[in-house]
Amino acid sequence: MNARVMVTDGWNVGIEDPSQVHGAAAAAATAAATAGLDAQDTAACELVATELATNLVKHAHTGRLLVNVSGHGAVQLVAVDRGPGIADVGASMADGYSTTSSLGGGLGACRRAAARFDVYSLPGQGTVVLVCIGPSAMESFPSVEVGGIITPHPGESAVGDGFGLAWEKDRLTVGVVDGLGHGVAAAQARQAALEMIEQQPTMDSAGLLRELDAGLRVTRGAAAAIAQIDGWSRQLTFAGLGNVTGRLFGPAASQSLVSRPGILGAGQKARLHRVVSADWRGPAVLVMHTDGIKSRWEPSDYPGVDRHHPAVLAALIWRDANRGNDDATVVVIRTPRDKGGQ
Ligand SMILES: [Mn+2]
Repeated sequence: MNARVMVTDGWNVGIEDPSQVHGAAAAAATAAATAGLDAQDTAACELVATELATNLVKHAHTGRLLVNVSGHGAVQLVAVDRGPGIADVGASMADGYSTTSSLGGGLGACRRAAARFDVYSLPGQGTVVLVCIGPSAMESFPSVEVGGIITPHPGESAVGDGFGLAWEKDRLTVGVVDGLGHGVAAAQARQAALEMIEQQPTMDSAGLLRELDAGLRVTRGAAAAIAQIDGWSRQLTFAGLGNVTGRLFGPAASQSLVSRPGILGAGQKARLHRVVSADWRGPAVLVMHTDGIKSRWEPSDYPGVDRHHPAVLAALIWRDANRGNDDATVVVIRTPRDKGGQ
């Protein structure tokens, strides 16, 4: 099986009062157009964005709607807040359910419109609602689960970050890229890097970084990290240059995966050959993020999150650790629950 997924477009809509609900729906419609969704799925995106944003205003008072175009034709909408949480997630799905202390019945409508729907809520600490819409929204890789969040620099519409996945035989390659600076020129460097990663699915991490270093010289440059998971050997390799880092949570211990300092494409004589290897045995979780995300977060802050889609953990890390002054990307890769995960 060969597969490619690239996620490069993102919208981060602050929701504090009812006048911003329209902006949420507009972002969702733009995302649907970017993903090439049909009229029915486009309408579903707008409906879900409207419901999620309305819920944020009513029940959390303030929150954000994060919209990404992922895969080939899927839109991911994620509402994040630090509101009171939902006491009974199951009951909140029932039509007509609404109290002043909980999300309203709009969630039931969201679930019906969605190819994928997930809610994670902790009383007093807030809620993440994940909705995916589109024909490829349920596409997955055979032996990993992947979810991510990408948001642009607050002053930009172009996103300078991105991530790509390439699957070749039993090896998954994950590239997380942060184009230098932000805005359109950063997005061009990011795009060039992701396309190079997609075109070389059989190359190892160190080789890919050398390829990027040479290929990005016509751009302003980028930071990037490459993780590869070999399903046969159950080994993970990681190599990176610049401020894209990772953490691997294995069955027994966690391990920081640190990139070397530098910029790909800057013509520096960087030492790109250092590759970190680790076992990839379930239950395992790999989190990779750009420097728009602080390194101070712990999955243990989110009890039960391993029973949810990995994009939920990505959204929680984004909510609690994003700096708010840069493009920001979090990608979570996990062994599936039925293959040694939980
Ligand atoms: Mn950055």
